[in-house]
Amino acid sequence: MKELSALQTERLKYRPKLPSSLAGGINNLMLSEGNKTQSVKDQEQIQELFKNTYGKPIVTFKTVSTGTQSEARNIGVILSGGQAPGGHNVIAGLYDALKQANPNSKLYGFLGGPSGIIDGKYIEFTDEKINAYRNTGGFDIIGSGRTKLETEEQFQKAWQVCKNLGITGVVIIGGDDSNTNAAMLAEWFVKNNAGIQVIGCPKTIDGDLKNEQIEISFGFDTATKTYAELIGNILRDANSAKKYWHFIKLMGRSATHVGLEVALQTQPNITLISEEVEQKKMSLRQIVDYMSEIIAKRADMGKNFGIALIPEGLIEFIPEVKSMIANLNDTLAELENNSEYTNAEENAKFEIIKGRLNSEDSAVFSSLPVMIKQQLLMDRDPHGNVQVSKIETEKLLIEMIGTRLNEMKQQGKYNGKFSAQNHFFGYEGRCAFPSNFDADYCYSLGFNAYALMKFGLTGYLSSVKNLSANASEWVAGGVPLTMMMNMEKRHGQFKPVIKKALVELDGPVFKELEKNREAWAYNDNYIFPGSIQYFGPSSVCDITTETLKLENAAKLTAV
Ligand code: FBP
Repeated sequence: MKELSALQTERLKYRPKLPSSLAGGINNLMLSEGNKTQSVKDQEQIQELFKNTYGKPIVTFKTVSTGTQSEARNIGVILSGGQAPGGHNVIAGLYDALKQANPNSKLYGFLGGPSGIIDGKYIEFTDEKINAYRNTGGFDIIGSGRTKLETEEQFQKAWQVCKNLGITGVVIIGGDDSNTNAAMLAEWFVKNNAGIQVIGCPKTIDGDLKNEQIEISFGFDTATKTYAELIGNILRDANSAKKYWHFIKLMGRSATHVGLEVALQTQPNITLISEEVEQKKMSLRQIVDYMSEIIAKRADMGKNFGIALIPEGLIEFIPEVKSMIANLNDTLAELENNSEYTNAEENAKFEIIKGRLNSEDSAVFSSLPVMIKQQLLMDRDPHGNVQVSKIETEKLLIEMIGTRLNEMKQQGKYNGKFSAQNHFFGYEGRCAFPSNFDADYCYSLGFNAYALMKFGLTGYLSSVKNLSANASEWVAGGVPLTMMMNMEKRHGQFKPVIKKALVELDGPVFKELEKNREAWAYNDNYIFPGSIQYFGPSSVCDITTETLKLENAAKLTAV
């Protein structure tokens, strides 16, 4: 028996809150259907690819007193992609709903992510197992993985594994790419009359799986609060020692939701927003100039310290680099089986790449330091994404800003001392104990996922809305996965994928930063949020993110 921390022991006892529409019990639900839906873009192509699951209505639940008993069912669950706080509670909510519907039902957990359903690696959950993981962070209950489910062979194998276990429903807990997998699997099962439903759950700390129907993915709340705590601590250290500039890269992949949220929670001196860099068509040189000018002006004020937040995906949003990466992706796909390239030494590899890129892209590639070139050539993830967590943009900027400040010094435009520390916060936040918000939200998503199955739905994402209100007022239902899809180029080919939600520059969250950042650059209005609180007054335990607060307030004003 593993020894538990005092916090874990107490958290195991926490009873997550359910929306009142679900709290009446899984056997007392009524389903309401909205209008038919269509995909966000590329409607004809998406409809053609998802003939059986396209265009379904949005649905919502409410509690009724005249419910029906359910038959016993076997369901499988997969944790997919990067860890996000609350995954264990999604499984606990699903398990509780399933057992409440019929105690003879069984829940199987596929091990190591989507590959578990293909290779037939699984466990059967028991009360004891589930109870040991309630309200804990991490995905270690069954593990996770990034295998992409897309081939006929994989689907056939998954079907066989499900048949062997008598499984008639699969819940995939994942981000945009994993829920794209869920949509494809759902469509394939219907097309082949497999009798297996597939329901997705919106997971990712990145916060980019959201739209009109999905207010936020789970994990964003806890992860951003964890980073905000760490950054608050660094702000205080910087403000005490007054000798370092801290360059902090923050996880979040392409979108800057994490960086923006953490900036609003802590008010650092500089916050770069990838989406703004792209919209303003800023070059790397312009970003360096922008930051160097703030550093120089602060130095004039006698402040040779500060904090700069750098989004993980920045490099992909600098237009010149973005175009180069898009062509580099195609070039790398072409070179995958080219032995002249695969066997070449590093410098020779760089030369082969440069020779295949057009002159502009080749010049951008050549201008980057070796470290960044190496990182850009690393393998893409199974979904074709550049592994931005491995690109050390914070170090690149420190190096380039150091050079720029020296130039400015020679021109008499800078008279300070630049000493920088680099950090990357990402993995630190993905497995934290879920906040009360994420504990409740995740449990509700899991419970709701089984409600969708109970009503025979497939190809849906479990949705719980109205999240700024008390949990009892949350609205439970489902959104067709195809509604969120469009066509994008991956590994050199156009594929159907769930569209990532990037930061909206005319949205209320970015506007809040824009309004304040000039003052924050120089006035040191730092905020120190401290750690997530699990016990105590609601004013500290139930705080939501600034993003959710501002976005939902704006929606209310718009109505
Ligand atoms: P998901 O999109 O799967 O939720 O992953 C989120 C994330 O944490 C990104 O922010 C980050 O870029 C990536 O995972 C890192 O991946 P890995 O865990 O494979 O290093």
